[in-house]
Amino acid sequence: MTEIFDAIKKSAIDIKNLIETGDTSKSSNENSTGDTQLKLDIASDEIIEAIFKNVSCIKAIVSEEQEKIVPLNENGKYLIAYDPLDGSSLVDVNLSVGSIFGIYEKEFTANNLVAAAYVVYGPRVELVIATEDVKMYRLINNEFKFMQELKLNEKGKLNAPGSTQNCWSSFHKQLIDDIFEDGYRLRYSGGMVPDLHQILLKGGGLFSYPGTTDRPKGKLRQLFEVFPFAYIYEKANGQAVDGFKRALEVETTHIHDTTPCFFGSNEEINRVLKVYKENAK
Ligand code: AFP
Repeated sequence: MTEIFDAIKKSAIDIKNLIETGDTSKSSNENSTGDTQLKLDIASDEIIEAIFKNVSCIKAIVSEEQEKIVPLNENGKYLIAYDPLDGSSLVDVNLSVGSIFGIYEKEFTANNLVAAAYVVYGPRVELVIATEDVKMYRLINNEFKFMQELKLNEKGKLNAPGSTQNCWSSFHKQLIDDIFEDGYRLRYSGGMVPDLHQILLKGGGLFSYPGTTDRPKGKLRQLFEVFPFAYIYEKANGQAVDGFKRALEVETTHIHDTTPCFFGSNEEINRVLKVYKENAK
């Protein structure tokens, strides 16, 4: 798997350069979820696919920016699902964005996820890799240097409540209000990668993107957004759920499926599970 992580490092350096100079305008295309693609989305995807093509252990890939699974190397062992530039609409307001990678064996299902990684492009470029543990690297002089292992505390201080608030259920709104009532700080940029990276680095809290009246199945994509971060949070002693069960037990029927999702420290996630179970219809 080392050659996969080396490929991710190479793509991160190329995407960093792209973000600094690239065209942030809209393309004339839409992705499979109906989002208008930015030229940056397409260019980032092309960078990653071109690099992954040369990694013999990668059998196939699926990208948020492409409709179908793309076969690469017939004898490869791994399948990679990735979001090449999550939060790309934040680049033109100079906020942090990221790339997310789920590494699967056999098939694209949560129970076949064997590793995960993400890159956050912010004031500094940082890479987090989760296998049996969670390690963070920082780009210094064009090399990724190991910085630290990431672990969540039992309880945190940050609250990152996503989605359109006037589409929340009343019990979800009460849950979020109660968490703020307990003194949690609002930390939400609209970029999943920096928002979840911040909670990991600050030791804990809650990130939520629930099902809502406008998006009953949530917005975040299972294979290349939710499952990789669920894997990372569990390996960092935290949890990730869909409101009722582990996110990594969610069934995938289509490669672009979404799911409601909550990521965080144990105390906050147990609070979510209690509220959701009490209010389940
Ligand atoms: P874009 O990739 O379309 O910018 O969306 C980013 C994202 O998928 C994810 O990174 C954020 O957590 C989420 O959307 C923010 O969605 P809301 O703006 O609805 O809270």
